[in-house]
Order: sequence, then structure tokens, then C-alpha cells
Amino acid sequence: MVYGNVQRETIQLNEHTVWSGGPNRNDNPKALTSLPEIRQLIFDGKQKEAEMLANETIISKKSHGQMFEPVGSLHLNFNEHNNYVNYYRELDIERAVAKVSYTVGDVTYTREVLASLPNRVIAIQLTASKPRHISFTASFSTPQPNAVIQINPEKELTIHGTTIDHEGVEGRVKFKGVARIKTDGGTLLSADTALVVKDANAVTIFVSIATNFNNYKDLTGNENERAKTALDKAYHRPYARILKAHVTAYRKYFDRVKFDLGVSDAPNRPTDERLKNFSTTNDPQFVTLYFQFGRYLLISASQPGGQPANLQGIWNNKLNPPWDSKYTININAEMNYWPAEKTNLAELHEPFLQMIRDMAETGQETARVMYGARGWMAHHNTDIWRATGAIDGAFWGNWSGGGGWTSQHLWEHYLYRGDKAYLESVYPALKGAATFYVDFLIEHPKYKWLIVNPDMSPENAPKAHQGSSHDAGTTMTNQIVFDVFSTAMRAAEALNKDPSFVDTLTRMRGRLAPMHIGQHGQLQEWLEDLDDPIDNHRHISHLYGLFPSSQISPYRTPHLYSAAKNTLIQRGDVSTGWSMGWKVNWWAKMLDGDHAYKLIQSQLTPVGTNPGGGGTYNNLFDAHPPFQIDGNFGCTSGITEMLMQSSDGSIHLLPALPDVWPSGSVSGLRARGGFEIVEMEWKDANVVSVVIKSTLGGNLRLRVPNKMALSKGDALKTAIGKNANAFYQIEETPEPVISPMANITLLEQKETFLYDVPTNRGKVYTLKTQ
Ligand code: FUC
Repeated sequence: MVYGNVQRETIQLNEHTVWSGGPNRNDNPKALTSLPEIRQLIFDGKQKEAEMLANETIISKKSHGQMFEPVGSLHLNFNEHNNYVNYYRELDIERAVAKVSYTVGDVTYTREVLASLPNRVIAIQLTASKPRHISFTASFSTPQPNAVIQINPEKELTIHGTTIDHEGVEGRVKFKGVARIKTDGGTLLSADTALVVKDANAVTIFVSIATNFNNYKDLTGNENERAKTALDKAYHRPYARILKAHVTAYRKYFDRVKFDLGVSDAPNRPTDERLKNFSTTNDPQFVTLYFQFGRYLLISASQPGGQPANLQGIWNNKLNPPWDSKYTININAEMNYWPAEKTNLAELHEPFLQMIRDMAETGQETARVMYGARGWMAHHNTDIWRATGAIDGAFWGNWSGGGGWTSQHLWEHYLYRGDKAYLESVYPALKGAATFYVDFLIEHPKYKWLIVNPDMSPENAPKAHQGSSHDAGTTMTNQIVFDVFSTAMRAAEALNKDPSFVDTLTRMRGRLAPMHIGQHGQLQEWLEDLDDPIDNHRHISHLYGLFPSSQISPYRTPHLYSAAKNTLIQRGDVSTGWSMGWKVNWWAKMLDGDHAYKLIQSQLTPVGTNPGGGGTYNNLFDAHPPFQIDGNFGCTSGITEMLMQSSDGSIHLLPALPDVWPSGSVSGLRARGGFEIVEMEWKDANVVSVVIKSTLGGNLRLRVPNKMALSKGDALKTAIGKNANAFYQIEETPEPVISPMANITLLEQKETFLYDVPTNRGKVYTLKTQ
């Protein structure tokens, strides 16, 4: 994080593996014996009593998750620069380089900062328009209580230490940070706690940070050696070479997607002003900027081999951050990865996929010890140690869907890439997630469906339950189990494995509870019709079935689809940042571009000005508030879903285009089944032309708003029946149960055209409007 203050520059230093604590588990073994009683209390309508008991027997008596922490800050003091003019500051997201410049007297000073992707160092380049004018002192500061800051005989600033203990878990991450200064001209001296540069022409500062972390159970790395190796390698290269290598590595990802919605004068204004004006002016480039900023953030926070982006990405500056800056897996961590595949950053999904593989190991013991079940599971949070126990209070933490939901990312990655060897490698995790539910589901005494108990609909409570969130067989959980079973079956079939397991899942899936439409025309959040039509709770978990899942569809499940709209309207628009981000995706799935755009406007509102809701900080970070990065990723995903969807049996182009974007173009988006939208151009809300690359072959089923033909003028085949493409298979959603009091008006759909194009692997197909 580059603060950009003139007299005292601060570069906040984070390293992805600097977490409190060390390898630990937080299961509560009392869960197993209390499970029958908790279940009975819930079935008897004594939710509050069940929750109180769960607080003792299910919620962890050990760690409630460890904290992601900053290393400290590098400060550069330019004491004499108190009278400056022409201050300018930018973050160039096409290159991932931050810049500050200003003029003092007749000298213009420029600072450039980058966190090098290939070189694993931060590089800071200081220049001035006149020789011998760069003088400053450099020092470290840190909130880490066990850290030591020193200057070594090599004239390096160093910081080393061990992270803190937290909630009974000993801090065991050793970290080392080194800053080395290369001057062109002038002098470099050490003072007690600072390095002093005088009268240089130009200066490059390198900062290298490393830890002893290898993986969640191994801390045997050598932080000193690692920090030194990266620093030595970078230090002997000219800054221009470091810059070039960084920009090249960055652009390899960033340049894959281009997005254009037309131009206006607004980009000449500073970002904070554009944010302030966004809801009242037409600034289409602010949307494309925000979309690309989401991609910038993922590239910066989720490099292969690293840790997944946490609640604050990698940008947390607090020793005790909100919610520990860890991974909330009842929505927030998944949301971080919604843009990964479709905005063509599949490699950056890897850290999250690895975390899920790790939880498939740690979560086995949790499933066994706490619930006597095979397979693996996780509750609503995890951290770098892949803890899978139940935390916070039972109201929030007694939820068993964290393994099931995250496991769907393993499958989604396969749907986009079609790599069978990869599928083979994650099959045990997919099978394990399903096996947990095979053992954990029980029969509902009244309805006879197989359901989860204890259960909750994340963080919400029906009024009828006297303040308890606890329930059995909530809609979201039923949807998750349906998906977990379906994907395990599909994976087994794709790999020709486990026919008897597939039989079991088929049988059990047929006994899951269907979705319910309640008295207010709403999709029920709970098995009973308990929804409050004026509840505006930020979580609308039961719409998991609309997005990210596709159990609710305009074309296949018209009643559920109409009920989902009622639910969205009843729950309202403005909420926390991430909640609004999710709503952009939902309204896109509702094929309502104008409403999706309204949510983008609400999200792109300066923090503090949305009554009762979140918004955006001036640097375009999402505001829950507080700062959480999930909303950025959620909205980036939602914008993509407005342009293209590939989850409902076809690739749907311009499914939810708002009136304010009548024309534009986008290139590089990715669809399931290995299709790439190489280029799409639209005008007057019609697709003028689209170029699609088929990387896997197979049937390309396309849904478009206007009639199209192949570029050579050949007619397109109108699609009929099921899509033959294996990556577009749809699991039929069970018929919903509809309350006799529900007054459902089925929504009408705009006309679309559905075509089938047989494709060959590696070939490119061009379609034009007719
Ligand atoms: C969930 C949400 C909160 C917050 C937290 C990190 O508990 O309900 O709004 O985002 O995660």
C-alpha cells in the first residue's frame, strides 16, 4: 500500500504468510455426544435451547481463527519538501505501478513503486528533474510486538521477528524483511535507526520479505535465506529491467480482457470526484475501470503458489483486523474468486483451490471427531492453518456448509478448463464433500426429506425462532447438498469411477427437500414459511440457487425464478458492500440489466453516503464498511454476468445489458466448456459480431438477443433439445412446493435466439448479426 504523502511517504508492507499462531486445530469433540440432543431440540421447536447447547459443545473452545497481519511500514522522510505544488498521484492498473510526483521550487520529484511479480521484491524508484537533489531518511516501523528493527553493517534496514500468539495458539511464523538502497551519486549513511541518503541523482530501494512458512503444517522454511536470495537477485538488476519484467508478467494476465463502453470527459477528473459523481453522471469508463481494477486486485493478491485473497486481500494494515482478515466461507471467500475463471484469470484461482484441497485434509478429522462422519467438512470460517472447527458464536458458526460450498470451485475450474488429469486430482475432495453429507443427512420427522440438522441460513434468523438462527434443512443448505451430490456424480461419471457411489448419491439426491415458494410469493429461506417481507438482512443465502448456482433459471424453473425476483425486491438493494456485489450478479441472472446497474451505482457510492449501507473508498476499495475486498470481486463478477453468462445450458450473450450501455465491446471473457469470447461488439443492444474460440471442441450453444448468421453468411442451426456439450449438462431442479397463499405472476422473457454451432478444438468461429 503506497500512501503517497509528500513529506513522509509510507509503504505498508504485507506478506501473504504473515499470520498469527501456528499449525493448530479447533474442533470441539463434545459435538458428537450432544448431536442427538441438539437435533431433537431443533425438531421440537426449541431452537434457542439448541443454540445454547451448541455454544458449549460445537463452538470451539480453542482458537476462533488466526489473524492475517502486516509486517510493518517503510517510511521515507523528505523533511524539506514542505512547500510543494503540482501534486499528482496515480495507480496505473495497466502496469501495476504506483506513482507520485510533485514540484518543490524548480525541481520535480517522482516516485514509482511496484511489487514485482517475478522478482518477489518491492522496488521503489526515486528521481528528480535535477541532479544531486534527492535527500531523505528511510526507516521501518512495525505494530508487531515481537519484531526487532535494526540496521546491519551492510547498511540495510532489517526487521525480523515471530508473529504473535493468539487465543492460545503460539505464534510461530518467523518473518524477515530487508530494505537495501542503491544510489546514483550522493551518499548513503547509517544512523541509529535510519538510513540517510544525501544529494543523490536517483535512488532505487528494494524491499524483500520472507517467512518460514511452507504450508499449513510445515514451518521449516528459512526466512533469512529467502529474503536475501530474492533481494540479491533483484539488487544487481537495473530498475528499468525490474520494471520491464514486472510489467510483462503482469500484462500476461491483465491484457487478456479488454472492455469498452465508450468514452466521456470524466477520466480527466480525479478518482474521488468521479466516485462522488458516478450516480448522477454517465461515466461508462468508471465501470470499465472498476471492472479492470477487480482484475488488477486478483492478479496482485492471488498469485499461483501463494495464499488466497483473504477478507482484505493482502492489504490489511492492522494487527487485530476486523474478522481477523481471514476467510469467511459462508460467502466472502468464494466471492473473491467469482471473477477468476470468467475474466480469464484461471491460474489465479489456484491458491483458493489449494486451500480447498487442504481443508479436504484437515476437515476430515473435523467430520469424524465432531460428527462421526466420513468425508470432510468445514464450518463458516478458515485461516492459513486450514482450521475447520466452528467459531464465533453458534448463531453464526454452527453451519456445516463451508466444505460443500467451497468444493464447488474445484468443479467449476474443471468446467472452464476441461482438464481430466486435474479432475482426477481433485476427485477425492469432491467425493469427500459428498460423503460427509451421505453420513450427516438425517430424515426430517415430519416431511421425510433428507436434511441437515443442526443448520442455519447464514447469519439470519426467522423472527419465530426468538433470536436463534438454528433450524433444520434450510434452503441454502438443501441447494448446496444438491450441488455437492450432483458434481460428485458428474465427476465420477467423467472419470468412469465409483458406480455404486453414484447410485447412492442418485438415490439420496432424490430425497432432498425441494425449494419452497411462500405466502409472500417469495423463495422461502427456511423449510417453514417464516420469511419477513420487510427483512433487509445482508445475506440472502437462499438465492445461492440463482447465483453462483444455477438451480433457478428463467428458462427452466419459471415459478422459482419469479419467486427469486420477489425475494430480491423484498430484501432491498442497499446493504453492505459485498451484499450489493452479490446483488449485481443476481439481477444479471434475473436478466434485468437496469436493476443490476442500479446496484453498481449503489456500490460505487462514496463510503458513508449510502444510508444504512456500504460503498466504496476513494481508492476504489470496497467498503462493507469496514474495508473488505470481496465487494470489489463480487461486482467485477456481476458486471461480467451482465455481458455474458454460461451457466444455464448455453452461452448467453448480453443477457442483462442496461439501457446506459447501448453499445460497446469486450474481448477475452471465458465461458464454461473452454470457450473464449475472443471479441464481441454490440450496438443498439444487439450483438453485431462475435468471435468465439473453442479450446475443447464440442457443441457451442449460443443464446443471443438478435438473429445471427455465420460470417460467411451460412445460416445457423436453431438449437433444439438438450445441449450435447458435456460441460453444459443441467441437473433438473426438483419441482418446488408452492404455498396456496402465494400469488405468483410468472415473469415474461424478452425474445432470444438459440443456436447450435458444432465446433472443433482450437478453431475460431465468427458470427454476425443478420
Ligand atoms: C460475514 C458477514 C459480515 C462480514 C463478515 C466478514 O460474517 O455477515 O457482513 O462480511 O462475514
